[in-house]
Amino acid sequence: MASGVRLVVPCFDEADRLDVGAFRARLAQDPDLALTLVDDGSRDGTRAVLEELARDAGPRVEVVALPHNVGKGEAVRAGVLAALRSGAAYVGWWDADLATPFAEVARLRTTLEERPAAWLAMGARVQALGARIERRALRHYPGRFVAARVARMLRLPTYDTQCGAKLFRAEATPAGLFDAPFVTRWLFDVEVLARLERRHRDGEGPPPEDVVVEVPLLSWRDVPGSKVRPTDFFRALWGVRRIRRHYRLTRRRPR
Ligand SMILES: Nc1nc2c(ncn2[C@@H]2O[C@H](COP(=O)(O)OP(=O)(O)O)[C@@H](O)[C@H]2O)c(=O)[nH]1
Ligand SMILES: [Mg+2]
Repeated sequence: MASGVRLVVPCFDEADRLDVGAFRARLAQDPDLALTLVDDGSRDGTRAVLEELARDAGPRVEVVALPHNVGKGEAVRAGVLAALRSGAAYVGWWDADLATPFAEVARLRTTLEERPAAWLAMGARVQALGARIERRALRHYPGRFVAARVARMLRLPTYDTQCGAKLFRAEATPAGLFDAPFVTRWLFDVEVLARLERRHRDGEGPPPEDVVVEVPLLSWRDVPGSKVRPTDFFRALWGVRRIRRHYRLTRRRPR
């Protein structure tokens, strides 16, 4: 699979929601695609569903089964470490509900192919004519508020760090980027950017804006069954604060 794409799909209690048919169809249609499905200590039949998918697909689908629920960030991190060992050229993470359709993988990949300096392509849910971005107002507005706080903290013009669709060039992965546990459960995407920023500050790598690209998606829909609750808005604000302190984002960047 040295040329292919391997997506890490974090799954927590997804037995009823996972569209197994859509996953099977995509694997059949796209021989370049491989999956690392992470069962994050689900309490329902998720693990059996994932293992059946893997049994039918052979080595292109691997299951990482975590014994306890550790949260999306840590589940993705475990999956990414496994996926990097697989030798895929592009590794990413993708929400199990397929809110971002598989068709967008190719657009993220093309962006990385066209921009050799880029390391990470992030899907961005930008509402615009010509795109179909279906978000609920109740998630959209608090989400935009958090997004603005994140961009301000990172001092980067990010639009949407929280979209569940990301793809990166495996060979360009900075050593150790995924080695340490994340300090937040849901804002780990922000932590990846904060880690890049910290490396740059320490003189160990390029600034994040040189290697990260946001790709406005053509299609995204809010899939029912989300485990995010309204109180998570406050948790997210607290998470932003935690990241600022943990990664010392108040320090000046080198010029
Ligand atoms: N590992 C892990 N993944 C989770 C957890 N909660 C949700 N997820 C996964 O994170 C992704 C997005 O979850 P979802 O509930 O749809 O969140 P939303 O799209 O942000 O509203 C899906 O792949 C879920 O299975 C959790 O506690 N642990
Ligand atoms: Mg979702």
